[in-house]
Amino acid sequence: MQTGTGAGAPGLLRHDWKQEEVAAIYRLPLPELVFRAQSAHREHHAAERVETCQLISIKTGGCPEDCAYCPQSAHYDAEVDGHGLMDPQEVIAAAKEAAGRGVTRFCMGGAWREAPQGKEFETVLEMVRGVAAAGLEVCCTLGMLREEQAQRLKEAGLTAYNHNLDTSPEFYGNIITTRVYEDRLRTLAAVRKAGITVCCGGILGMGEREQDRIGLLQQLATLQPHPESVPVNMLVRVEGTPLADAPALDPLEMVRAIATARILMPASRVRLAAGRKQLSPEAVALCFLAGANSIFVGERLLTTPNPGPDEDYQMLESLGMKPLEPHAH
Ligand code: SAM
Ligand code: DTB
Ligand code: SF4
Repeated sequence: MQTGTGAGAPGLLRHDWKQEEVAAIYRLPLPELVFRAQSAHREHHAAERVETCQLISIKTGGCPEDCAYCPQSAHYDAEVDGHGLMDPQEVIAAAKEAAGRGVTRFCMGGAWREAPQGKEFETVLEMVRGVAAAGLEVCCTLGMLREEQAQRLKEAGLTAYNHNLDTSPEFYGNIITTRVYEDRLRTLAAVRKAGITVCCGGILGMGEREQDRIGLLQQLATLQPHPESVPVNMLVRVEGTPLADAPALDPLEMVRAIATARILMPASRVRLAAGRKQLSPEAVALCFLAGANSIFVGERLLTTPNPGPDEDYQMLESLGMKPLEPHAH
């Protein structure tokens, strides 16, 4: 057990959740589930505040991994506008523009199996320094990471590293064959060791069973400490990937998964991540009621569309919610 580190009253955080306990929460009658999630939320967070996080794809496409959901895998022929590592000044300019719109977190994604070595890694470090200097929280997602690389990213000012477990250990092999669950856990441990916060979540709607969504949530909630940030993505089905024709996910599964994450990891930020464009405004509102308190903003996720700034401004306005205050710098 460990005391909370989130805003508000520090409650006791548990890291010993059993599969049956997670299943019992996930399967509660919806009103009870949402009520419990909202209660947990209010113990740790301001109910009307939403973190806004902007993504940029600093290196796109041609990835050697075979993640079945991903348009950037070289194994499939999805149409992406591939490019090598961007110029740091362009990335830093995009971060400043986002900061000007009130965005507080900036996440740089690279389509690599593992973070690069040598000159390219130095370029990423330059980006991290520039984005941090613009007063934003800086996150990177570059694939597998060694301890020395994590240490150098930390020194450059990295706030968080995103590395998703994606699904349950049992279903993982149906989605990715080029790496194993244990590889993901090893990178997460390197990130922790360097003192960088962990952003770790998964994807729903890949044809997994309810049991797999429960298994993923249990894996996340038994990490110690909990990931500070938990992105819950709804699969964006991209033509050319093996999951292009996966059956549509019932949006209430997103609501249940978010509410369960909120109850299991009450002090963490739970992000309604990819897939927002495919959800109705009412489903998005339910996700907030269930305890989501972070979203990706900006016209684009990494390679796929996201609601634009005007649409999001109106959405938050209509719900009476607002972005976090910008960080003082
Ligand atoms: N290559 C690195 C890696 O896989 O860790 C970083 C970039 S990768 C695109 C980051 C995450 O995006 C993946 O772990 C996955 O959870 C999410 N993702 C990728 N494609 C997606 C899709 N079509 N729908 C929803 N989430 C997706
Ligand atoms: C996360 O969990 N979701 C983001 C971020 N972390 C890197 C990525 C979503 C990608 C959606 C598909 C695309 O735009 O390529
Ligand atoms: Fe590569 Fe990441 Fe896409 Fe997997 S999710 S194919 S590792 S870019």
